[in-house]
Amino acid sequence: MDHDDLLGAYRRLRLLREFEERTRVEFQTGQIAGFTHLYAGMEAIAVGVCEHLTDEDRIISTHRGHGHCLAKGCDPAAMMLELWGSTDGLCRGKGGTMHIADFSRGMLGANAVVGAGAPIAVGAALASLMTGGTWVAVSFVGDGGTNIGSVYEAMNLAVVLQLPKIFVIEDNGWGEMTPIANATGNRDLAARAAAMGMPAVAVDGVDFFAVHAAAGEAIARARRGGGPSTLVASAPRFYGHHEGDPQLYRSREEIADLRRREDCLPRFIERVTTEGSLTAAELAAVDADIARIMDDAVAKAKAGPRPVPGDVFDHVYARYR
Ligand SMILES: Cc1ncc(C[n+]2csc(CCOP(=O)(O)OP(=O)(O)O)c2C)c(N)n1
Repeated sequence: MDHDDLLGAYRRLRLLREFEERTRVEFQTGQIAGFTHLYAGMEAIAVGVCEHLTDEDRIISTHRGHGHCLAKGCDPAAMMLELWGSTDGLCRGKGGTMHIADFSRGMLGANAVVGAGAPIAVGAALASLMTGGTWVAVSFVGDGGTNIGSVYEAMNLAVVLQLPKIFVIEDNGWGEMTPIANATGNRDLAARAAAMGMPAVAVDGVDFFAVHAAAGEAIARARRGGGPSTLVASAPRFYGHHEGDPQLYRSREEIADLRRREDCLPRFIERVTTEGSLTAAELAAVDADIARIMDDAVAKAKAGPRPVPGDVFDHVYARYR
């Protein structure tokens, strides 16, 4: 990666982190309705993968979707407006945190149904093949989601049809409040995917460079007609399953320790500054710019127009004729 690529990747990592930190603070004020699931801790996965993608490539996300949307280029202010339920939000305030989509960015949608993104992205990959498209499709699924049957049906179909499809498994070790050991028989998630007949590798999802290299290989293979791959990336989630989860299932020390030892941002910073590829001043300028972008996003969200009752049935059903 050259200097600009590295600076761009850092900018994206910082944007994802700050979006979640600000969402957390604002959520606690009670102004954002419903649930929200924060991606903090897992940013290197979304950014490491999406840095290889263009607007034409398609992704499908999960209930923990803010990071994927931002990594794919969705506008942070439009997303904040969406979280606030504003009619100026990316989905006119009708999607909220768990259903953000932006087709102009190839972001086909976050999806609250665990595992459901995998078969949808297989459809997007099949469309690429059938229409002579050049796009690849990527689905993000959590480790808990790998126990959903349709994920394996999707993997099988992608292998049979040799689709340009990448399955990214985000392994944070938890499915809500259940540790993976209580829910998953074979802890080797890459082996489970490989058993379906495709290349599958496991990487340290805290290490941006490891994710970026493995994703680059899988995406290049898909682009040259080499079929699907699976990438399993492990990284912690710093906060609870959803905002407000008291996390009685893990100790305060364990949580603090995750931040100390497994934070993708200090890891990235240490590497690029040690190598001399980016300077502390360049990184600080990015931090200041992202802080400004987030101030602006939150201010817009707070002031954004709210729906009126008569809007409720607008944009709910698609018209085909
Ligand atoms: C089909 C389905 N089953 C159960 C749920 C409830 N649910 C929401 S998130 C979640 C845990 C998902 O864990 P994982 O896939 O590992 O993702 P993570 O939350 O760790 O990012 C569950 C069980 C759901 N939304 N959809």
